[in-house]
Amino acid sequence: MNIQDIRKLFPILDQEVNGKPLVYLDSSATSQKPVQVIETLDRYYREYNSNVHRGVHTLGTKATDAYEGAREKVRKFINAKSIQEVIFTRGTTTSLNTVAASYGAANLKEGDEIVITYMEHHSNIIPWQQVAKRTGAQLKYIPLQADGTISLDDVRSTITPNTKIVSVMQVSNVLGVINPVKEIAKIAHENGAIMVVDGAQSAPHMKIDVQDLDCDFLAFSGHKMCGPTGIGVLYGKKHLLEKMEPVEFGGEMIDFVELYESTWKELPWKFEGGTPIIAGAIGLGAAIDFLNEVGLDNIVEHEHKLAAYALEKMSTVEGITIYGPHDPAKRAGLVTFNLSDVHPHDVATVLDAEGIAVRAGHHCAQPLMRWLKASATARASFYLYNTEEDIDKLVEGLVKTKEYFSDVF
Ligand code: 7TS
Repeated sequence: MNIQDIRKLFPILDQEVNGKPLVYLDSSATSQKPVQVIETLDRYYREYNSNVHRGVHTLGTKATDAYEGAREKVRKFINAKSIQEVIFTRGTTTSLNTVAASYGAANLKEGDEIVITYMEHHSNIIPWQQVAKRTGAQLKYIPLQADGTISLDDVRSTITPNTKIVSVMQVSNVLGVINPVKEIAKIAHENGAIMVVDGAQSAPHMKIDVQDLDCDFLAFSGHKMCGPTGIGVLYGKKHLLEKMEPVEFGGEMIDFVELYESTWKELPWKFEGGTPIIAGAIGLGAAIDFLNEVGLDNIVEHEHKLAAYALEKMSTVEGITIYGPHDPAKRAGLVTFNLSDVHPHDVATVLDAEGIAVRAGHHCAQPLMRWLKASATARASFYLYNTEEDIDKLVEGLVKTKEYFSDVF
C-alpha cells in the first residue's frame, strides 16, 4: 500500500483545521483510526452488541467469538505462547499498575530492589513508588548517558542480586530512543529478577516477539496502534500469572463464590473482572489486522525515514534544541524539541494556527524533564500516515513561530 492509499483509510486526516489542511503529528499521544477499525466498532454496536461469556443467545455467542478472536489476534501479534497469557486491560497504565499491585505486592520485601530508568513515563514510575512504599523495597534508577541512551554497563551496575523487578520502556515517548530490552531482560534474569517491558510506544511501531525478548510482562495500549481508546493489553508469562492474585474482584472472574470465600476462573479471565471492554477489544483486533496488512516492517522503515528526514530538516531551524540522540539509527519516529526561549505551549499554539498538531508539556515524564533541564518541551510524533510534506510544513511552521517571537531571539 502506498502512502496516499494509506492516508485515504484515515478519514480524520482529510480536513482543515484553522483553515489549513490538518497535519497530525501527535500519534505518540494517540494514533488516528483507519476505516476498518471505525467500521468494526460500528458493526459491533449495530449488529451484535451483547455481553460476552454469559448467555447462549446468538448475539452473545457472536460477541464472545469476536472478543476471544481478538485475543488470539493479540497473541499472534506479540507471539505469546498461549491466549492465557493475554489479558485485556484499559491500557498500558492499568497493565503496569496490575503488575505492581499484584506481582509486586506479593513478591517484594524490605531490602529488595525495583529498577527502572530516568526516562520512564509516569505510569512506569508511580506504581513502583507506591508498591515500594507498601513493601519497604527500594526504587533504583538506571542513569542515562549524555545523549539520553542507556548503556548496558550502567544496567549491569544498577541491577544486583537484590533486584526483584526491572521495568523499562522499549521506546521513549520523549527521547525517541529504542532501549535494548532483550539484553536488559537477560541481565535481570541473571540476577534472579523479572523483566517488565512498557511497550506503549513500541507495539504500534515495531514487531514485538515476547518469546524472543524473553520479557516476563509486556504492557501496551490499543489507542496508540490504530485501535480504540479504553483497551490495552497485559502480557505475562503463564507460570507467573497463575500465581498472581487478581486486583479487581466481581462478576465473571470467579469460579465459585461462597459466603466468605471465593475461587477464581482460569487465566486470563481471572484478571478481567466485570463486563470487559468488548467493543474495544474487537476494535483492537481490527487494528491488528490492519497493521499486519500494511506490515510492521514497512511501518518501521517508513517511520525511520521520516525520523531521519525530520532530524535533518528540523536541525536547520535556528535556535532549535533537539533532545535525544541525533543518530537516526538509535531512534524511533518522534522528535522532541524546544525553540530558543519560546515556551513550548506557545510553539504548539502557533503551529495549531497553521493546522499542525504537536504535543507540548512534560509528556508525563517529569523526572526526565528535570534530567533534560527543561520544564517542558514540544514533540512531533509520526506514524504510518505521515509524509515528508508534513515535516516540511512543521519546519515552515517553526520558522514562522520564530519570526512571531522574534523579540526573544
Ligand atoms: N508508557 C509510555 C511509554 C507512554 O508513552 C504512555 C502514554 C503510557 C505509558 C501510558 O499509556 P496510556 O495509554 O495508559 O495512557 N504516552 C503519552 C504521550 O506520550 N503523550 O500522551 C500520552
